[in-house]
Amino acid sequence: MNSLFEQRKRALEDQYEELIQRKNEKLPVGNGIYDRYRHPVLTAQHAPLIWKYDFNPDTNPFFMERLGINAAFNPGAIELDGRFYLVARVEGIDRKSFFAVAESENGTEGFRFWDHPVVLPETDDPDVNVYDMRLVQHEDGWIYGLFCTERKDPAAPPGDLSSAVAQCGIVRTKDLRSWERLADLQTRSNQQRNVVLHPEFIDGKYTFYTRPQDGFIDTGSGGGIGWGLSASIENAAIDQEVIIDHRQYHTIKEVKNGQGPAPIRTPKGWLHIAHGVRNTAAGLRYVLYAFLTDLHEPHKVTHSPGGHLIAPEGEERVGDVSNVVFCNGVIARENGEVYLYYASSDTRCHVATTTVDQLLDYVLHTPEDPLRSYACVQQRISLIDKNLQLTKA
Ligand code: M1P
Repeated sequence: MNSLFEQRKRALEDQYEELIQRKNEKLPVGNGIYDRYRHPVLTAQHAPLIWKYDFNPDTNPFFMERLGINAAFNPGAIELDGRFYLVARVEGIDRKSFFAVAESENGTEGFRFWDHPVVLPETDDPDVNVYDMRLVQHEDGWIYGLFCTERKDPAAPPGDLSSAVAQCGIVRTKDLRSWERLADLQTRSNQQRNVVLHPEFIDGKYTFYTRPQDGFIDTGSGGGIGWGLSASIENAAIDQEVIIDHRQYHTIKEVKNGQGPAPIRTPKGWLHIAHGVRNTAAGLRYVLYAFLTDLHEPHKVTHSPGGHLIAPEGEERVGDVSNVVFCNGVIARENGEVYLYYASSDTRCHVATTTVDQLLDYVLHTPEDPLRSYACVQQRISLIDKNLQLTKA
């Protein structure tokens, strides 16, 4: 028996089990809108050892890592039969992302990846990279996964090995195990990312939130989160894309924004979580924000709190793409609990818990961004004065 092999294997297995079985407690106090947790729920270290190591001592005497994992982040999320599932973006050390299902009993700890990653069928035009799946249980009975498919830009000049084209890929499943690939979404925009399927038909059609963009990184003339309808899901095509949530100068969504997970149906309207991006001297800063749209006309924004809902804090601020929080997965349970899965800095995934009631209070009663420093001061003075009245009374 090769003792080094055995020692390393046992030590890594112990370390892995300790990580998976680690308790995750709620951090104290919070902001009243949601609670953060002490530990991330998914990291690169959550990848099973059988994904990375050759377990045969003859071919791997040093128990050496063969296929490393770099990150686990930006998961889609769904609850099925009372269990919590994340379809994470797992990134190998070769930079290619793929999807893998992790399962937990309570949604805040104990996430364990299934043995095999998702086998995502290709179209005739193979994806080079796939990421950021939005899962939605649609009223047609299928669970859809919409994700970004990225391919090298065929129009890139020779020697340009960075330009890419992003589009929306679509799969569907009933069990998260076997996936049927449908045609990529067709729109009139050059590129698409952050496309999300609305869970219900609108006028009998499949309805998409889109994010039109001119280039791979720059949204250019793409004005924000779009909306469009398609008669078919097997060959989805949007003829007319309307911007429903615009980018705006000197706000948290000045450079770009994008719909997060599919919106949550509430009695007061559709509750949306989105990400907004601004520029800084240190690069782009991604935060999450929320807004509410009309229950019957979900393309009409009715409430739009100013500022961010979640911004990166502490260790969340640092990673492969620092100063980023991103969310494409949420679980809203029948009892009103909400589990918001957000990733930090394109590296790891966290959970924040709240309720539909808290989020509704937040979107309905948090003031809008007044867009000018003077008006922001007036807004704050009005709050201070009301509080002073109360404390003096
Ligand atoms: O690196 C931050 C995020 O960048 C992209 O989001 P967007 O298209 O809005 O810029 C995505 O690639 C996302 O995966 C990533 O987290």
